[in-house]
Amino acid sequence: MKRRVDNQRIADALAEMGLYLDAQDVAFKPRAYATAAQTIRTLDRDAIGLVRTCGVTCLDDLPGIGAHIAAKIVEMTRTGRIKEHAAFKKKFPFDMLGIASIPGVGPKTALLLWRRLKAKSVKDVARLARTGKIAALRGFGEKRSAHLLEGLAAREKRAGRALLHDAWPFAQHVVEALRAVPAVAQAEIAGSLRRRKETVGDLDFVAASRHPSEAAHAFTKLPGVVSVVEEGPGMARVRFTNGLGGDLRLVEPKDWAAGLHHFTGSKEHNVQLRTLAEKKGWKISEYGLFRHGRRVPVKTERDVYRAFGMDEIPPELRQGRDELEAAAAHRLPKLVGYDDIRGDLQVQTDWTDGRASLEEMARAAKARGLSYIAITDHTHSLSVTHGLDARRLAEQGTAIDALNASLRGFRVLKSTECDVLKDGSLDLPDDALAALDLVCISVHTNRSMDQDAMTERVIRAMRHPLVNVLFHPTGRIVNRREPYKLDFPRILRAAKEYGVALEVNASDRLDLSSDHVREAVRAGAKLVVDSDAHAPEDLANLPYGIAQARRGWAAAGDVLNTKPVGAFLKALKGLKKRRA
Ligand code: DGT
Ligand code: CA
Ligand code: CA
Ligand code: ZN
Repeated sequence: MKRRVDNQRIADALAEMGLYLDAQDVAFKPRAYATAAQTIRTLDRDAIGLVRTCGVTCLDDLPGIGAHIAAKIVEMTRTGRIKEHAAFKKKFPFDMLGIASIPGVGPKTALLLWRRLKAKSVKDVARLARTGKIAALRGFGEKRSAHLLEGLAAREKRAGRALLHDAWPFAQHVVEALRAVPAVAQAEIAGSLRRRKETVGDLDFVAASRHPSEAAHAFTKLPGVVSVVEEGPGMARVRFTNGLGGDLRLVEPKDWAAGLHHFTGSKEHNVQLRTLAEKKGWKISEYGLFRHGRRVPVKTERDVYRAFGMDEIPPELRQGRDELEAAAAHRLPKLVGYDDIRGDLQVQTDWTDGRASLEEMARAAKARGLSYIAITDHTHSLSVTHGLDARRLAEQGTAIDALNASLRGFRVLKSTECDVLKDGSLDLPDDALAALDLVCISVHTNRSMDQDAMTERVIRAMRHPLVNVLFHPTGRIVNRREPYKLDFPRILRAAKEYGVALEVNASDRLDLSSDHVREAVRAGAKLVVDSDAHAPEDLANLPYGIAQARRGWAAAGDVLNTKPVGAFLKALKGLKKRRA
C-alpha cells in the first residue's frame, strides 16, 4: 500500500536526497536539503495544502527553502515522488535515511556498507555488526563496530521521542491557535513538554472551557492536525503534521489550576503529592483539591502547593525526586531565568564551519538582547571544519578588534573551541591562547577511549593554566550519540580545582544533561549556558539549554554568563585565582 504524501514523507525524501548527495561528495547541496527537510518536518501546516493555495511562492518563503527545492516539493505533492530522488533510489537501492541515522554512521559509511556488505536496511546493519562482518571490514575494527551496536540499541530505546527543540516551536503554534478558539477560555502546553524534558513522547495540552465538546472539536480542526485518533467531550487525541501525537484535555474553568497541574506531571511527582494528600485525609486530582471532602479553592498552581505549605515548584523540577521535600522546607533554589543569560560563549562563524560572518553573528546576538558573545571557531586539527591555526586565529583577533570598535553596547570576545588532542594536550600553542579573552576546549576525536584514559585526557587539558571552559563535557547528542565514558565526579573535582567552568550546551547536544547539571551544582562547580550557534537562527536554542540548567536546579549564581561582560570575565579569572 502506498502511503499518502504528507509532511513526513516529503521531509524524508528531501533528507535522503541530501544524504545521497553527501555520500557522493557534492558540495553545499546536502546541507540545503537537510535544512529544507527539517523545515518541512516541523512545519505547522500541511505542505500539500500550502502548495494548493499558492504553489512554489509560499514554499519559497519558508525559512531554509530555496526555489530549487521548492520545485521538488511541488513535484512530490503533485506526482507522489521526486524524480531525482527515485533515480538515486534505483542506483543505490538501500535505506540510506535509516542507515545513515544510526549513531556513528554517516551517509558515506552507509554507502560503503551497501557496496561492500550489501547492507540494505538497518536490520541488515545490526545483523552484520553482531556477526562480526562489520568489524572485519577494512578501516572499521572491533571498537567501531561495538560503538555502532550501542548506537543501534540507543536508537531503539528512544524510538518515537521527539527532540525538545523540534517539539517546542511546533507546540507554541498549536497552543496559540487553541487560545484563539472561542470556546476556549485558557490553554497551556502540559506534559513532558511543559517540564522541558529533552525529548517528548507526544504533545499535551490543557484547556479550560465551558463548552468542552466544541473546544475538543475545534482542536481536531487546527492547522497542524493530519488525523483524529479519538474525540470525546472532555478530550481529543490527534496526530500532527510533524508526526507526533497530540492530546488535549479539557477542564472546567474552576478546575483550571488543578487540571493544569495534573496534566503537567510528571506522573511520579503527582503520585508523591497525592500520597501526601491521602496521609492528611485530603484528595487531589484533575478535578481539584479536597480537604476532608470539602473543595479548597485553588486559582493557580502556586495555590495548589501553598495548600500543602510548600513553595511553588516550577514544572522543570517536577520530576518525582526530592522536590516536594525541598519545597516544604522552603529550600528550592531560585532557578536561573529564561531572560538571565547576558552573553553567549559558543558561537562559530564562517571563519570555520559557521554560516555567517563575525559581524552578522554579533548583530544577531545583539538583536536577541545579548550584550556579548565569544567567538569560538574550531582549531586546525579538526580539518573538516577548516579549523584555525595560530596565524589565522591572530588574524581573527584583529578582525574582532575592528568589529568591537564599530559596535555600541556590545562586546565580541576573542576565544576558541580548542581541540583536546588524544593525549590531553591542546591544539594551539600557549602564546596563541594567551592572546584570547577566554579559552574554551572540547573533545571531538578519539571518542571511544576507555573511561580512565578519557578522564585523564580531559583532566590534563583542564589543568592547563589558560583553560576557562570545558565545552559539551560528555560528548553526547540527544537521540543520536551516547556520551563517551567519563568519570564525571572526577571531572567535577578537576573543574573546581583548576577553575574551569562546565558548559550546558543548548543545541541538540544538551550536554551537560540536567542530571549532570544537578551534580555540578551540588559540587559547587560553575556553569555556562551556550547556544553553540553556527548560524544566526541557532541563537534561538539558548532557552533549551537554560531549561536543562533549570531541570538541574541551577540558580543564576551557578551560571557565569548571567553576569554582564566585565563581571563575567572577572568571575572567570576569579575561579583560576582561587587556586593560586
Ligand atoms: P511523555 O509523553 O512520555 O514525554 O511524558 P508525559 O509526562 O508527557 O506523559 P503523558 O503524555 O503520558 O501524560 C501527560 C501527563 O498526564 C503526565 O505528565 C501526568 C499526567 N497524568 C496524570 N495521571 C496520569 C496517569 O495515570 N498516567 C499517565 N501516564 N499520566 C498521567
Ligand atoms: Ca506527553
Ligand atoms: Ca499524552
Ligand atoms: Zn564542539
